[in-house]
Amino acid sequence: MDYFLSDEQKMIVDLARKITQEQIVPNRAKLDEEEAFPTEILKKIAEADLFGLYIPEEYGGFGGGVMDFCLAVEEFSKGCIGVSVSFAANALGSYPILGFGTDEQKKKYMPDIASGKKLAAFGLTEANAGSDAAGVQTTAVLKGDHYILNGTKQWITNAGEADTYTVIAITDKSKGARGASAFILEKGMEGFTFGKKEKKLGIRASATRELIFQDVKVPKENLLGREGMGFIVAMKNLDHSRPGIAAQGVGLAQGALDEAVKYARERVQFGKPISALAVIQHMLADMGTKTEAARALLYATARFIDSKPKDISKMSAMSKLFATDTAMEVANDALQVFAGYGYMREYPMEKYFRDAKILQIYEGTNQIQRNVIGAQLIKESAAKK
Ligand code: COS
Repeated sequence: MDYFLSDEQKMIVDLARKITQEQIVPNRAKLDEEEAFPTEILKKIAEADLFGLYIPEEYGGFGGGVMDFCLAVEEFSKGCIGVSVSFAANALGSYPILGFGTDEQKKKYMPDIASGKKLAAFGLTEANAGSDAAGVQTTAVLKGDHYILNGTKQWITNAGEADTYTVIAITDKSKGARGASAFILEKGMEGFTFGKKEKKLGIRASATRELIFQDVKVPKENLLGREGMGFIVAMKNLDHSRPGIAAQGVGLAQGALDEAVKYARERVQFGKPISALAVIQHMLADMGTKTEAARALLYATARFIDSKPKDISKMSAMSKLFATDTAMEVANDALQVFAGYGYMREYPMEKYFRDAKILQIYEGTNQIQRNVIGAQLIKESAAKK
C-alpha cells in the first residue's frame, strides 16, 4: 500500500527499520527476560538522529510532526514495544514544554531531548488519579521564588532513566480540574526520588517507577504556562501523544502478522503447509485487513494533527482505540496460528501477546477513549443545530 510518504519520511522508515532489524529484534528476548532498559539501542536511535523528529529545528530537532514521529514508532514497534515506548515517552514528556513552554524553557530543555542526550518523562497518574485525571493529589505551594512539591506519581514510563520530567500538581485545591498546574522537574532536585522498578506482564524492557516528591523546591520559572492550566496541558499532551500509542499498536500488529504468515508457510501438518488451509488463510486475511485499516486511520489522524486543526481529541482517541484493540486481536490470533509453539518462550508470539495488553490501558484506557469520542460526537451534533 502506498501512503505517499515524502522522501524524508521514507528515509525515517529506512533508518528505523534498520535499527529494528539489527538492534531490536536480536536483543528483544534478552531485554525482556532480564527486564533491562534498552540504553544501547536508544544510543543507536540517537546516533541516527531520530529523537528530534517532532521538535522544531530552532530547538535542535528535525522540524517534523506527529506523522514523522509515528512512522519511527511504528517501525520500532514491529520489533518490541518495550523499546519503542522508551523512545516514544520522550514525546509525551516533552510536548508540554513544546506546547506551553516559554522560548527560554524550550531553549533550555529541548536540544538535549532532540539529540537523545537526555530522556524525558511525563508525571500525571497517581494511585487515586488514573482514568480520573482531575483527581491528582500532588500539591505545589508557592513560597517565595519556589513551588514546594509533595506527593507521589505512579507507573511513570522512563522514570529514573529520564533527566527531564513534566509533572502535574495541584496549586489550588478549591478549583478542581482548574486548580492544577504543570511544572518542569529535573532529576537530582533535592527531595525528588524514585520508587522501585515495577515488575510487569509485558514491555519489560521499559522502566516504570514512581516519582516521589518530598518538599521538592522547584524554581518559579519552571511553571509551564500559567497556574491553573495543568489539566489542559495534560489533556492536550495526551491528544498529541495518543497517535504514538496507535503507532505502537500498528507496528506490533504488523510484526506479529509477519511472523504468523512466515510460520504458516513453514509449518507442515496433514502433509502440507498450514498456509494452504482456508481456516488459516482467513485468519491471516482478517489480521491483515484490520492492521491496514488501523494504519490508514493512524496516518490520516497524524496528518490531520500536523495540519494544526483546533480540535484533535476525537481523531486522536479513535486512532488509539482502533489500533490498540487491533493489536490485541492480531497478537491473539497470531499466537493461535503458532498454537503450542506460540505459547513457548523460544518464539516471539507470547511476548507480542503479553506486550499488546498495555496498549489498551496506557495513555487512557480504551474505555476512556470511547468516552472522549462519544462526548465529542454529541458536542459536534449539538453544534450543528
Ligand atoms: N483539550 C482541551 N480541553 C479539554 C480537553 C482536551 N482534550 N479535555 C477536557 N478539556 C477541558 C474541558 O473542556 C473542561 O473545560 P471547562 O472546565 O472549561 O469546561 C475541562 O477540561 C474538564 O474537562 P472534563 O469535564 O471533560 O474532565 P473530566 O474530569 O470529566 O475528565 C477525561 C475527562 C476522562 C477525558 C480525562 O480525565 C482523561 O483523559 N482521563 C484519562 C487520563 C489518561 O489518559 N491517563 C493515562 C495516564 S497519562 S500517560
